[in-house]
Amino acid sequence: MSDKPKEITRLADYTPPAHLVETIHLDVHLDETETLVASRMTLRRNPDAPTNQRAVRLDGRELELVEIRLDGAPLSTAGYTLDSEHLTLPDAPERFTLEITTRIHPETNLSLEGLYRSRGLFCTQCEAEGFRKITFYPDRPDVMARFTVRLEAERVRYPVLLSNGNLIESGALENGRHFALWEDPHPKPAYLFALVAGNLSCHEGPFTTASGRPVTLQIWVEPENAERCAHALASLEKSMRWDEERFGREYDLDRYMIVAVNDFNSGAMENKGLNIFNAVYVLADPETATDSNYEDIESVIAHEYFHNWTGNRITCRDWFQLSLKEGLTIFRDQEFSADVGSRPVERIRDVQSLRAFQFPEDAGPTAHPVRPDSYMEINNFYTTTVYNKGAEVVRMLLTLLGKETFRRGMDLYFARHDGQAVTVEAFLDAMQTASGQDLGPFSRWYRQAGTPELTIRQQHDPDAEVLEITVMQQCRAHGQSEAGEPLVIPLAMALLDRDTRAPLPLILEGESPENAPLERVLEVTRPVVTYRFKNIPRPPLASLLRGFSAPVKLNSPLSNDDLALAWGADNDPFNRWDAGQQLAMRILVEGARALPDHPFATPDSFVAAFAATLTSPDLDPAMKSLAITLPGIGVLIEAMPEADPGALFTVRESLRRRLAHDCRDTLLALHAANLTPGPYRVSGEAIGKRTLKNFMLGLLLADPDNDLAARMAADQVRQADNMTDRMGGLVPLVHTGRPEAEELLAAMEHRWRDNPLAMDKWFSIQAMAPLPDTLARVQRLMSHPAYNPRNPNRIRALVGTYCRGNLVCFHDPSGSGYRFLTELIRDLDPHNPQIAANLVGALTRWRQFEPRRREAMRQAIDTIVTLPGLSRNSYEIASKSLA
Ligand code: B3K
Ligand code: ZN
Repeated sequence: MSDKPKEITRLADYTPPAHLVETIHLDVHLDETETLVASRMTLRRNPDAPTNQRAVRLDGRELELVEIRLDGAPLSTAGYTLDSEHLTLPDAPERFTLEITTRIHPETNLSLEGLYRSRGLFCTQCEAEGFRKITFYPDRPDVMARFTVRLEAERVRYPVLLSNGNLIESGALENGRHFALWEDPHPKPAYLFALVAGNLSCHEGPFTTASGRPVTLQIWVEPENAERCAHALASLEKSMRWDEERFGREYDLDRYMIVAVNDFNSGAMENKGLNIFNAVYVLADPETATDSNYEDIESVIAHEYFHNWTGNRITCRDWFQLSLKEGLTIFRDQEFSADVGSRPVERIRDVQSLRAFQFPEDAGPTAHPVRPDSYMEINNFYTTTVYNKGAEVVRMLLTLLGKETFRRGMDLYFARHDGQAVTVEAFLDAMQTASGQDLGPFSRWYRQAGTPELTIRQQHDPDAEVLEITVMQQCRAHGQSEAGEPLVIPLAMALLDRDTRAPLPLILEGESPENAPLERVLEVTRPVVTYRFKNIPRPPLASLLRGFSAPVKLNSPLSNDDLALAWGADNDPFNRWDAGQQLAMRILVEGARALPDHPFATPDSFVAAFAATLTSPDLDPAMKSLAITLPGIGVLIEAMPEADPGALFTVRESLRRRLAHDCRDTLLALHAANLTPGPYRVSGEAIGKRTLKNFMLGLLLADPDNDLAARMAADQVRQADNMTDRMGGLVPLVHTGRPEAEELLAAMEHRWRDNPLAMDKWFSIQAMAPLPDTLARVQRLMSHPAYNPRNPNRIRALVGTYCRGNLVCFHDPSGSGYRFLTELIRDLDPHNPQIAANLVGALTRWRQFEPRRREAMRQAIDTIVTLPGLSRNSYEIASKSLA
């Protein structure tokens, strides 16, 4: 790959497009090595552009220009200029037609951006800037055009030809070829264009929208997967119904298609009417998919469907506004999962992932605001900050405005901006109009990077019967010496009576006690605020940031004893869970810091509180599993200055061993009580039981002397009729290095060697093992016949799991993990820069670690940043992490 210019694009430099495209007709002659793309566009000068520009500049990358005509007349090379990124016509009339033919080479396109091949299929990925690898075009989201697409290919190998919108015509041609003509009536940005061609079979079902419009829903997969689509189709129907009921949004085309492909950089893509999905988010049967695969399929299908309104009908003016569609759509899919499943479980999981991934990003050198100000490579900004913190910002609006006002704001947003490409301000302004509130101060959440820290102090005055709560906020992003501006922080809170655990009426000074609420949302807008609650005779148990009402770090005023009490008593399910997390974090981080001088000893009080949670009658199985899950190594690293992952792992395992030993009988009893006899079923209840049962098994195996548990796990793997239980037994056996593991791994390999998604599980179990020989094993597995070093799912399953999931091994103090990653990048970056850049992300938080690892990580980044021809994707991440 040649060195691309490492230019920086800035939000402040935005200007409207000089030309608009009214219509584009694409005629694509598909061929593996030489695909011809003929485009015919009608363009006009944009009346809203600041200057009346006669020159037309189109984006284009890695394209061979075959022919170009302006209003029918061929242009000679003197009539345009061409460089590696643009085609420029110096002078064009007010309105004109451009016909451009380009030649492209899908077979050699390993970046999986633009038009490429995945096994026997042709498919596309255009977001963010892939359309410019198909044809010359003003490839920016504020250029919205009406598309028609004619596809032509060999009939036997490519019997199915799909593109966006409605099928107008299809038929046979000479020489064994055939064609299909598609028309999308909705103007769209080029990033939503898609085509697929190949031998696919279709699983379909009817849907009637709330207003009575019939729609055909189709899931297209390779014929061998035809039996694995039912869950995807059911998930789609559920999502469509939910969006009608909760947001009043209906579907707008005659068909909705989802295609599953094997080679895909991300999870899925919301192309108008023709979603393209990573196969792992479509295909499921009990034998090969786990419960969490089933859950992920439902939520990714929902997410892409919800984009039809938040993203496609209303799109982004420019890529800085990405969170306008992604943050909002994540919020919508989280709400969907909460409505159709368990709201508390959904909330806890969303916060778990926010803390595990977004908080570290926000604290590190690649931190950026929800709406970034600049980028080198936009594909590096499909981040957890843009997505998940963006969703939290939308959720805070819901909390501050209330459900009804929020819905009116959404309705207004849709009514005002349907068919437009807009900015975050359009969204905020709709909410502002609907609520009558000034959201100016709130909008800082979109502009300011870094996780705010809330420090809370409480003081009780028994004579005055007053509880004083002082809230201090501070927001400082990486590398900033000055604190940022104060943010508007909704702080949901309650005060609980220590004995009865009942919530107390919350009466602020100056308020009357009548109808005092039991929970309230304090709107913290200043750096320091004090609240005085009256009629509080005894010190209560404070329940703060209930439901995680804002994406902040809370320095809780609660003692360890109070955390233990809240773990068993807080009436907010989120806070109840979080009390256990905070308590475990304190114990584990302190324990790791005291090593090696002071060997770790689990406090008896923790074992007692854990045992009480284990037997608590008011937690359902899903909540119980969450309540007793210890914080992962990733979040512990973030909480430990000069982090030492090895020490954290030692302490965490020692704690687990003690719990496994002391609570053995209860764990066994819960295991037995949560068996799910009969055929495998996907329901919240069944999934909750399997989760808890397998959690018990995993914890029992933390005790190295428990041979009974090892036998139970091995039997479960052999007897299970579903992948969830097979994995539930196999993972702890492999991760504790039990002798049974090898034989069971071999059996799994033998059974599933032809099923790539099942083999991904086989790869990742091994890559995740916290054992001394794991790196050697991963290196060996890279030559396994089922491994493919160019397929993103295989990469993620094996080397991705090792580098980004197995933090103990990856951060081996010898630096072997870092050197391994450096070599991977050297091999992968020239072919697939998006996936390479993501892996480089494993090194960015080097400053967080103790000196030896810190130095070794920095050396690895130094090596990567100077690799010859490094992509701008990887360069941006590596160079920023050194800054
Ligand atoms: N919008 C796509 C992601 C595109 C990734 C481009 N690098 C999927 C989604 O968020 O729904
Ligand atoms: Zn999305």
